[in-house]
Amino acid sequence: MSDSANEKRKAVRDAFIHAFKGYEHVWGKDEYRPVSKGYHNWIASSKGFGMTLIDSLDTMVIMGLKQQYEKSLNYVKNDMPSFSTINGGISVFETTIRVVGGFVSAYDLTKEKIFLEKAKDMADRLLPAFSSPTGIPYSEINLKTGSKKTFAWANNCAILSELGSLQLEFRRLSELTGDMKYHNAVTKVMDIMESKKPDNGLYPLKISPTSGSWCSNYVSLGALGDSFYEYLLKQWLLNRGTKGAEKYRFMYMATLKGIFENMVIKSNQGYTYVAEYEGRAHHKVDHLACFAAGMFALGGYFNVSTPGFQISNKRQIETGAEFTRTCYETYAQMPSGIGPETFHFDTASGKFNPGVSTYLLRPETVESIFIMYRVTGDEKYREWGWKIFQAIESKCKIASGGYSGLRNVATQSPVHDDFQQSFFLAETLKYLYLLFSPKHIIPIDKFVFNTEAHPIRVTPTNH
Ligand code: DMJ
Repeated sequence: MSDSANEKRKAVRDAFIHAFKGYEHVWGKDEYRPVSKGYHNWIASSKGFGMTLIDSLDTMVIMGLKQQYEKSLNYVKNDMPSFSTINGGISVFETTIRVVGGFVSAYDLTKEKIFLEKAKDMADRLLPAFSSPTGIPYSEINLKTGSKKTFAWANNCAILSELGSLQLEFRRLSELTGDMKYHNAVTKVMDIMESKKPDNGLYPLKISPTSGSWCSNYVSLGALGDSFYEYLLKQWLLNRGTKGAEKYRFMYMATLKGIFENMVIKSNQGYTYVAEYEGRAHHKVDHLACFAAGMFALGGYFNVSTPGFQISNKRQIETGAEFTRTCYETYAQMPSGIGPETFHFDTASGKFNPGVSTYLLRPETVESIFIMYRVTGDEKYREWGWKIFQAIESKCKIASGGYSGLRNVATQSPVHDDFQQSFFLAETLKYLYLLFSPKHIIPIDKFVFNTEAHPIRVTPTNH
């Protein structure tokens, strides 16, 4: 590896140390507010259970940060409140991808028993959420009382990205514990999704867990839809080569056809993007949707298409590369050097404008840049990643420790939003670090990243 890549890798590692140092001001709370030196707990009435450090465990292992890791391990062993005391509604999806996924991945990397115990303990408390008339999980559960509900803001329907992004974590937990109840709960959800496959392969954003009827016609690879599609591909990758995994390959291919035929658009300025869809394209793209660039490339790289399928593997990689460039340009063209939360295409001019101009320290663009680099080896991806990292250093870093999101990336000196999301440590910095690391560090044929960037070990088993 070149000296320059080594130096950049070290700079990203230093950024993680700085982010973690900020969090240490509110040790054991869930998330850090770096400007006010305050905190945010997921359940307001609780004292917090260390969400940020749980979400960061595997990043510390990958970066070789022994001191931070030992301190966190000690917290998990001795100081973390019992999950049974957390008395308030918590998101089944967020808790699965960050806490169950964080512990499973940390266990996969270290074989430290406590991580598996905690993953199992949390998953056991989430499982009652699947006891709905259909088996589609309720969105929220109280870890202490077990009471569960849907979100009123979602018309009491379950959300596509949420019900479809539990499978990697729960399946791996079954593999590790030998207890199939986790596998069975999430597989039932996928069986329902398979039986309800829309003709065009495009799944609407909401479905009732009570009746199993769709509650919306809207399709998006951004908010509320994104990781459902990601997990179709990754369920196949997790158990690739086994009979059970093939059905996810075909479900993914069916959705890919719908996406490429209806939502992938090239503007007359040459920008490829994935629009939203409701019978016709809506030319809005969420930052969240930028993950799909890497997803396309990853599927193509692993030859997800069977011979004769309209969307060849080569075309998937090329489309991934084109969409990655668009997402990178949303950063490069902002005065701050950071991309906005949403952007909109003007179909006449073929150019885009920022919509919601915040930046929440999100990972999706660097995630796709990292995957594109692993898939193609093209050095321009490292250059792009480095430019984004430098912009984050310049605009988001707080001198006393931590990094903050931004209120308006369309200005040169954006105001801070005073929030360090845990996924900044779990995802954004991990993907940047891996971008500058040799390929044998978390090889992509041996690990599948969950949607919170927690690498889960690939184990072909025949469930
Ligand atoms: C993360 O929690 C996950 O990446 C999720 O899939 C989407 N939202 C955030 C990051 O933007």
